[in-house]
Amino acid sequence: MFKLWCTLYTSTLFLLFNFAISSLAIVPTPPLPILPLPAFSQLKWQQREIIMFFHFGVNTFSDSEWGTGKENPAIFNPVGLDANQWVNTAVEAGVSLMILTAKHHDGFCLWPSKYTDHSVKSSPWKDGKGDVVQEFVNAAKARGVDAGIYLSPWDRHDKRYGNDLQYNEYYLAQLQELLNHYGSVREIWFDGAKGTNAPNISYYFSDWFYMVKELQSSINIFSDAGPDVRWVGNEKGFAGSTCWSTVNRTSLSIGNASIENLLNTGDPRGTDWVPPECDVSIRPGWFWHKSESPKKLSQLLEIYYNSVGRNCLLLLNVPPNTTGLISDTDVHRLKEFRSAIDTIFSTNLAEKGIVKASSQRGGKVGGFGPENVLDSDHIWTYWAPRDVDVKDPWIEIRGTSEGLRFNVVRIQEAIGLGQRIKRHEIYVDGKMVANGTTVGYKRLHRLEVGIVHGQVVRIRIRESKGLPLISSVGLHLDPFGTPQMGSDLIEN
Ligand code: FUL
Repeated sequence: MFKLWCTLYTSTLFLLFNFAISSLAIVPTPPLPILPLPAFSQLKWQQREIIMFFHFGVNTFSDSEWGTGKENPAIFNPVGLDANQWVNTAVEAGVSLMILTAKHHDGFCLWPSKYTDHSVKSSPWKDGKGDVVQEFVNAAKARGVDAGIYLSPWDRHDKRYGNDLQYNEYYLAQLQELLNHYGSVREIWFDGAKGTNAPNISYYFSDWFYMVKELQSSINIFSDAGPDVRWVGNEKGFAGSTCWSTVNRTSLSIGNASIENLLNTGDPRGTDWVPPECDVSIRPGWFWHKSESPKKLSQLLEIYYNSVGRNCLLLLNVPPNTTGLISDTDVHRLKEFRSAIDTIFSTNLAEKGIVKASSQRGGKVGGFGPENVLDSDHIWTYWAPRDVDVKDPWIEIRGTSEGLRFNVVRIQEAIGLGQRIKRHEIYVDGKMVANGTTVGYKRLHRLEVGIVHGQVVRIRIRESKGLPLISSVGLHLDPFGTPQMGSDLIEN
C-alpha cells in the first residue's frame, strides 16, 4: 500500500511539474528587439508629441532676430512678465515640456549669471533683481510641466568668444549654473547657428555633453548631431516623408549644411537612435515682433501632420511679447490648434469595427493579437505576426453594417523594440488609398482622395526589418480640410 501511495504521489508530482513546464512554455515571449533602441528618456520624449519653445530676450525689445551683442541691458523691461501665463498657455495646448532661451546669440542672459554682467541684473526689470529662468522653472513645476534650456553656443557679446579655452570654460561655467540650480531639466538645446563673419572657435562638445549628463541624468541633449535628439534639417516643421529615428552619429556634425537631407530622413542602416525634432515658430520670426501675427490654423495642422505625423516631435515656438506675456492672438490660435487635434483624434472610428490580422504570434492566446492596436498603450502592447509570416503581413479593420467613414489613417509602431517598417500600403475594400515608407512612433496619412466610406481597411506591410510590430491603428475624420496639394508627396 505504501509503495502504491509513493508511486501515485511521485507520478502526480511529475504530471504537475510537466503541466507547469508546458504551460510556461506555451506563453510566447516578445520577439527580439532590432537594434538600435531608444533610451528610456528618448522613449518618454517621443511620447510628448508637441513641446514648446519660448524665444525671449533683448531681441524682443529691439525688434530683431539676431541681436548684435551690443544691446544695452536697459532695454530689457518686461513689466508684466508672468511665466504662469506662459505655462497655462502651454498646458492648454497639451504641452508637457517647455524650452526657454536662457541666452540667445546676443549673449544677454535671462538669469543673473555670476560670470557676466550682460544679464537681467543690469536691466531695470525688477531693479536688476529678477531671474526669468527661475520664474520659468517655478511656474512650470507648479503645473507639472517639464523645463528645458537653450544656451546659445554662438555669443556675439562676450569677449572670450574666439578664444577656445576661455570661451569653453565660460560656457561650461554657465552650463553648471543652469543645470545645478534650477531643478530638473529635461532637454538642453545646443544650437548650431553661427554668423558667417563670426570669429573662429572650437566648441568642446565632448566636455559639454559629459558635463550635461553628469548634472542631469534624465536629460535629452539636442543638437544638429544629437547625441539624444537631432535637428530635422529645416525650420519649417516638416520631417521627411521617410523618417528614420536611426542614423550613424559618425556621419553627423554640428553646423554642417550639407547633412540637412540626412537629418530630415535618417538612415535605415543607422546604428544610433537619434530621433529628429521639428522646430518651427508660430509666427514668421522666433522672437516677438509687433508687425507679425501667428500662422493660420490650417498651416499649424499642416505642420502637425508633417512632423508628429511623420515620426517626429513638434517643437513649436511661441514668443512672449514686450510686456512679458504670450499675446492674445497666439493664445487664441493655440486653443484652436489643440481643439482641432482633439476633434480629429479623440474618436477612433476603428474601435467600432472588428480587427483581424494575417497571423498572430503565439496564436489566439499569445498576447500579441491584433486587438492590441485598439488599446491605449502605444508602446508595449502590439500586434505581432507569426515568425513565418514575413512575406506580406497585414492587419485589417472590418466595419459594422454602417461601414467606416474617415479621411485620416494613423499607424504606430512598437518602437520600444526598434523601428522596423520600411514600406506599407493602405487599402479600402481592395483599392489602395495611401502608401508610404517609414511609420515609426506615429505615421498619419491624410487621404488625398478625401473622405472614404468602406467596409474593410487593410494595412499591408510590404517591407520591414524583421517582423513588423504595430502598437496602434486609428481611423479618424478630419473636418478641417484636405492636405495642401502635394504636401504629402514632398520627398526629401
Ligand atoms: C536658429 C537660430 O539662429 C534662431 O534664431 C532660432 O533660435 C532657431 C531655433 O535656431 O539656429
